[in-house]
Amino acid sequence: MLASPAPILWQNLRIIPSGWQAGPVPLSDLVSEGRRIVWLGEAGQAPDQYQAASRHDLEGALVTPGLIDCHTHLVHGGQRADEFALRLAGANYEDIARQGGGILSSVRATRAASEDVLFEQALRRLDALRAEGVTAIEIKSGYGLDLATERKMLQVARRLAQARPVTVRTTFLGAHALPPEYAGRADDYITQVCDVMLPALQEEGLIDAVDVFCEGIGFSLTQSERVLQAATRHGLPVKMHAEQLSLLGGTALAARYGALSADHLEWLDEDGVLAMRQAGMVAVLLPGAYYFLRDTHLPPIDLLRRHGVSMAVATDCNPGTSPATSLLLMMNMACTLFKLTVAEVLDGVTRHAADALGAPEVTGRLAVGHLADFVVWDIDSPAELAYWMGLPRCRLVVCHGQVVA
Ligand code: DI6
Ligand code: FE
Repeated sequence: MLASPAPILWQNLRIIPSGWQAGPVPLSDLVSEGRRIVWLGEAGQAPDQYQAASRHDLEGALVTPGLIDCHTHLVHGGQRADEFALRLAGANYEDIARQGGGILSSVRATRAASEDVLFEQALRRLDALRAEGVTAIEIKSGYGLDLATERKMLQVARRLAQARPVTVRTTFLGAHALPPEYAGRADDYITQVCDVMLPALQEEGLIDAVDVFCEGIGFSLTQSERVLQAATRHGLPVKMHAEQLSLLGGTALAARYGALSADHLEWLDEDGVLAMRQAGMVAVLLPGAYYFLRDTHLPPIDLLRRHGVSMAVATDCNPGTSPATSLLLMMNMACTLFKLTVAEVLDGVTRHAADALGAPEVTGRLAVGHLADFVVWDIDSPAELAYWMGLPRCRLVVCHGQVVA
């Protein structure tokens, strides 16, 4: 349904500025028309042409841009609570994966599930994120590992964008794990990904970006590079799951292909950080996976900061390593576990997340021409957004110019 084109005057917002430290936040007014922001400025100063617009007085509430979850595996069949229990009893994530559990158990469940079931399950997770202020989300494939199931996952992602007012960017992650039918033939599977799956799904308009799991239990540098080359040939932006469990050098490889982001990065070294800086990549930090795997090897936050690499924070919502549907909780964890500042996590779920999504022109900050996506919070201090663990304090979510929660 098209949003009404009539302008709406949103009055008395306190928009938390990027780089917020402390101190008062000035009052602003904002005018939306349809999906977009058409005017933004000092409270009471909107031009005459908007004075007759319908009004929403936000009474000085603190406001952020709509939150962006820039790394999720939202669409997947089943769950892996039993595997979690096994890990608690001493099993380790990589061993479970090598024995055919882990990602492959979600592949079995995702192949078996109908599109409608996948849709209903993903919708619940999406609604949980939206209720906390998420207005844009990245959704990866990667639990199909065959053409039909990867297509089914991406179609579900597109359906979610129809079902709810939310921006969805899809990522093809065919190179997430080696499917059992290709056991011992990883290079052949990469050929299938590059020459069959990627072109077909791209042709169907289902892919906005391409990702690869470059890891000992994933794909080698050489195999990852073939995926990046294929994506580039098809004009698609790339990103990478890199240096999560070991240092392979995937980040520097991704940088050579102008990747939007490298994600996880627990084992990233200074050379990788410098490559990211040079390529203007975003470091997507996933504290939920770090926490849930009980990892102890911290990503090199100080190096990223020192070299001026933008950091984003996302849920990595997935059944194996981060069954998380709260971006606010991830902000808290990024502060407590990774020692990010409040200002860094706020940018990490807004403007830097928009950069990682490849959508900095439409979302992630409040500016004329951008989508009218913002969240009105029930808080006294911006720091509360990273402070509470579980208390809902979202007063209003406006997405594409409409109140949606
Ligand atoms: N790294 C992750 O954390 C997810 N995928 C990846 O490449 C986990 C996937 C899973 O265990 O299901
Ligand atoms: Fe992931």
